[in-house]
Parts: sequence; structure tokens; C-alpha cells
Amino acid sequence: MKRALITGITGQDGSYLAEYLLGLGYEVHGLVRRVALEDPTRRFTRLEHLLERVTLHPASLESYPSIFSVISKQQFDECYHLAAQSFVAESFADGFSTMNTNINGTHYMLAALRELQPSCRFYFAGSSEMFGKVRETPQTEETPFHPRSPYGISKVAGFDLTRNYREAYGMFCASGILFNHESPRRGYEFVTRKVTSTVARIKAGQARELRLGNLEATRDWGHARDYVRAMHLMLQQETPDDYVVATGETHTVREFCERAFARAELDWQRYVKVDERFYRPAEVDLLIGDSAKARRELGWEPRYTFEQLVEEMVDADLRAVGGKEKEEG
Ligand code: NDP
Ligand code: GDR
Repeated sequence: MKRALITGITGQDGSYLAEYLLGLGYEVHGLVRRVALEDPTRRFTRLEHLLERVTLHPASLESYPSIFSVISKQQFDECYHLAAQSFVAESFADGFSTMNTNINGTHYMLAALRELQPSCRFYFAGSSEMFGKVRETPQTEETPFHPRSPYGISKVAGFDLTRNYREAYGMFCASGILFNHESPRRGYEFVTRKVTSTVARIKAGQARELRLGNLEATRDWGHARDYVRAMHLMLQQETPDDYVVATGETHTVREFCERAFARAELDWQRYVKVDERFYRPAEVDLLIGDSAKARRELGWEPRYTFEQLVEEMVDADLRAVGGKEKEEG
């Protein structure tokens, strides 16, 4: 039985990955903040159904000793480093915290593994935000980075650190360059979930409008359930490498709205209002991923279509507002 450590196990991807690895017969451990352990009903909503089957360890990305302590207690075959301040807009509001958590946190993880378990395979959660002001379209593993936010900059640093540990110390360190992926477990601050949760509240008479920023922003949106399979595949290869994971299809926020409101039999134009407050100081350009390498070498491909993704998210939020179900699995 393989043993895996997931940082960020309480997040969207962490919960799907934990579920997936348990299904493959892994022993799954998670690194969580102590505040989360102290308030499980509120902080473990995505993990509730798995709590009996995973082992959680308190640690914080801000504290090297706490990470060192977890890694010194148990041997792991694979480590998936997903924890991060992941909201791009927040990184503009407080760039220092984002840099501190994301860059140092990744460095602490790598340094502790190198010291204590250099044979543990390491996955770094890189992002399409690293491409930012894109140099070419679609983006591949060869496309140069030009990040446009403190978050994007922190991910480029994490990516470089991961590659450097691979090259300098011969460790098995791989990075996924993942494009946006969503699900019914997506945080409410991200645009897709903001839309689907508000659609459900409008339908239930609990909200009257939806205020959004740039409706023309375009993203390559996939389903988180598909993307965690790619993370696992990266750590099963003979040699470590970096892979773009994307659908290769893009849609605007406007299109997402149209489809989400239509699923609830509502006309989006009656409810959506543009609000300058939700614009960002700098936007990324047209992000479209070319995942040919992942498809060829990992045998990965997405199973969900954009339409299925939107429908699953809207349906789950409609059920939640109806009080029938808290969260879609
Ligand atoms: P979420 O925001 O849903 O989850 C982030 C996780 O990180 C949570 O478990 C959170 O814990 C944890 N975390 C944040 N700060 C700290 C800290 N200081 N110490 C310990 N844990 C911390 O992100 P996703 O699941 O969507 O994304 C997973 C990773 O993939 C992130 O690194 C993200 O940047 C990256 N990524 C995501 C993409 C996407 O579209 N979803 C695309 C590309 C990259 P807590 O619950 O305690 O807050
Ligand atoms: P993103 O996701 O920044 O791509 O980062 P988000 O859903 O926040 O934004 C997507 C696009 O929608 C536009 N937008 C709005 N966004 C939010 N959040 N709220 C609004 O009201 C709104 N109106 C328009 C944004 O301007 C943007 O262009 C996500 C995160 O998961 C990162 O961690 C990850 O690395 C990248 O995806 C890939």
C-alpha cells in the first residue's frame, strides 16, 4: 500500500485527490492548519465524508518546524503540495502574504523532504497564471512565463524551486501547469461558483442580482475531478517532468453566465450587473492550454465537457439551496 501526503487537503483539489487516492488503495495523510482541526464542522465541509479514512496532521505553510515535524514522523511515497493562497484577486490586495505562504511554503516542503525523505515523489501545483501576458497561444510547457499578479509570480517561483530540487538534488519533483478547474466544491470567491451559487439563490428568491467584473474574461475551464487524475499520473512516470493540463477550449465569463442561468430557466441579462469593484488591476491574456504532452505521455484526457461542468455545478447549488443536499460528491 502506498502512502501519500496531501497539503491543502481541505481545498477543492485536495478533497478530490484524497478521494481518488483512497479509491486506488492508498493510505492518505493530510497536512491541515491547526485552526481547521479546532473547527472541523466549518473547515472540513469538503472532507466530511472522508474524515474516517484519512489521517490529518497539524502544520502551517508559514512554519518550517511544523512541516519538518510532520515529515519526520512518517515515510511517504508521494507528496502532493496543493496548499496555497489560491485566490488571484486576494493576491493583489495582500501580495506579501501570498508570496510568503506560496513561495516559502513550497520551499519548506522541498527542503524538509530533501533532508528527511529525498526519495518521496513531489508534485507542485503550478498554474496557467504563470503564463499571464501570454507570449503564444495556445500555451505549452515551452511557453515563457510572464505572470501578471503576485499570485502568478509566487507560482513561477514555486515552479522554479521544484525544478531546481529535481536538477540539483536528483529528487523526483514534477509540476503540473494546470488551467482553471472547477466543481461543486469550488470556493465561493471564484467566478464560476459565485455565478452558480447566486443563480440558485435567485431561483429560490434569496437574491435579486449578481454583480461581476469583467464579463469578457476568457478561461479554459475543466473539471477538478479530471485534473486530480493528471496529478497522480505525473508521479507514476519513470522520470519527473512538467505537464500542461487543460481542455484546449475556452469560454467567456458571459458564456458561463448564459449557460448557468439557462440551466435554472432564468435569463441572465435580467440579473447580471457589471461592477467595477470586481475588475483586477491587471488581467491575464487569452489562456488556452495545449495539453498534447500530457495526453501523449500520461495517457490523460478530460472526461467532462464544459456543458456538463456548468450543469453539475448549477444542479448542486440548486439542491443545496433547496436544502436537500449540502454538497455534491
Ligand atoms: P483551494 O483554495 O480550494 O485550497 C487551498 C488549500 O490550501 C486549502 O486546503 C487551504 O487550507 C490550504 N492553505 C492555504 N493557506 C495555507 C497555509 N498557510 N497553511 C496550510 N494550508 C494552507 O485551492 P484549489 O484546491 O482550487 O487548488 C489547489 C492548488 O492548485 C493551489 O495551490 C492552487 O493555487 C493551484 N491551482 C488551482 C487551480 C484551479 O483552477 N483550481 C489551477 C491551477 C493551480 P484551509 O482550508 O485551512 O484554508
Ligand atoms: P482565476 O479564477 O483568477 O482564473 O484563478 P477566478 O474564477 O477568480 O477568475 C476568473 C476570471 O473571471 C473574471 N471575473 C471575476 N472573478 C471573480 N473571482 N469574481 C468576479 O466577480 C468576477 N468577474 C469577472 C476575473 O477577472 C478572471 O479573469 C483561478 C484560481 O483557482 C487560481 O488559483 C488558479 O491558479 C487559476 O484559476 C488557474
